[in-house]
Amino acid sequence: EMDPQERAFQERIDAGQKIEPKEWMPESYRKTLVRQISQHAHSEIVGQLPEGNWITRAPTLERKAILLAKVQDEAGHGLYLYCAAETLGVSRDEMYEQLHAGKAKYSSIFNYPTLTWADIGAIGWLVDGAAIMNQVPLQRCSYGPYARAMIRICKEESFHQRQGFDVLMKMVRGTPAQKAMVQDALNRWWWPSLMMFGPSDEASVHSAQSMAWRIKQNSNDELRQKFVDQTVPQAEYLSLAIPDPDLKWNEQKRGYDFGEPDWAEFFNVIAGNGLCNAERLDARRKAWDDGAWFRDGLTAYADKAADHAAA
Ligand code: FAQ
Repeated sequence: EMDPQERAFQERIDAGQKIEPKEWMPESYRKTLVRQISQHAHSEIVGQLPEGNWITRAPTLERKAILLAKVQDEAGHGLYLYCAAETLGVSRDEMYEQLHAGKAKYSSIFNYPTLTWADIGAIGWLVDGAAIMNQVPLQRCSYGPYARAMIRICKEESFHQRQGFDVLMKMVRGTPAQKAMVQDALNRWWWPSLMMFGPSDEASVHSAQSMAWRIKQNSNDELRQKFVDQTVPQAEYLSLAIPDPDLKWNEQKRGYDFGEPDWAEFFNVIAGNGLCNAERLDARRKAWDDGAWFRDGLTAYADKAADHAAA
């Protein structure tokens, strides 16, 4: 039996009302949101690293300016999302601590290396493409601050997706070596991109409850299917081959059938054992440690200003 307060809460959700920070909410709703929003924020912050790797090696000044802007956008997304999580009573310091201790998750995708310039195009096209597919429905999430943060984030992600596609368009029209580089990038990023949507519906522990609360509007498999259906024609436009022998148009469902991602690899990556997990966490810990003098300075100044005001 649901208690009356919880029933009233569920009725508000079912009626499509937004839940705001100061309102009553079940403890488990709050925890679920902190888990998802902090995971999302960490993804944006750690997600700067693979592309940041190419800022100094962008092929032209224009590409460099675009990439810089994109990576700065990701930092901004992380900040909006940490703010949204803070409205639920968790501090940014606590979230950072959990990340640096290896206890908090961030998207599996950012534990793969960026080996060539084509990877920068592939990330924009596929990774931002998958992020948009996941985040557009989150704009209608029942928790107001998360839903509103998503609006601006989605607009920026669509610029990111277009710039990635544009990088690849240029390269596939280039030399055979450049085109081969793009195909190689697609071969390496395709399956990890499909894993961004999370485990299969059968294996997804949180989906049912999160959908009942309208935190998620779609299941992981639904979004993965939509992503495949949207992306295959784009690959065709680029004259690239999707590295999946089971990929086939299914007229009956008006969508593609496709192969199963390697779930053992997925669970291994989210357990911390992917190609770059250690490197990513080391980079974040170093950034935190290198910023200590600045945080100390701010605190010392604030203390001094407070003393001054009190005197
Ligand atoms: N990676 O029961 P479910 C971007 C975890 S890109 C790591 O299905 P849920 C743009 C999940 O947390 C990405 N962990 O869970 C960009 C849970 O673990 P927990 C950012 C994953 O929450 C581009 C466990 O597995 N977007 O921002 C992954 O219902 C370029 C069980 O899974 C988001 O983070 C994964 N792929 O659904 C930035 C979206 N999948 O918490 C920079 C927000 C699952 O129990 C550069 N998050 N897990 O320890 C979500 O929409 C959801 O949390 C899902 C998972 C869909 C990821």
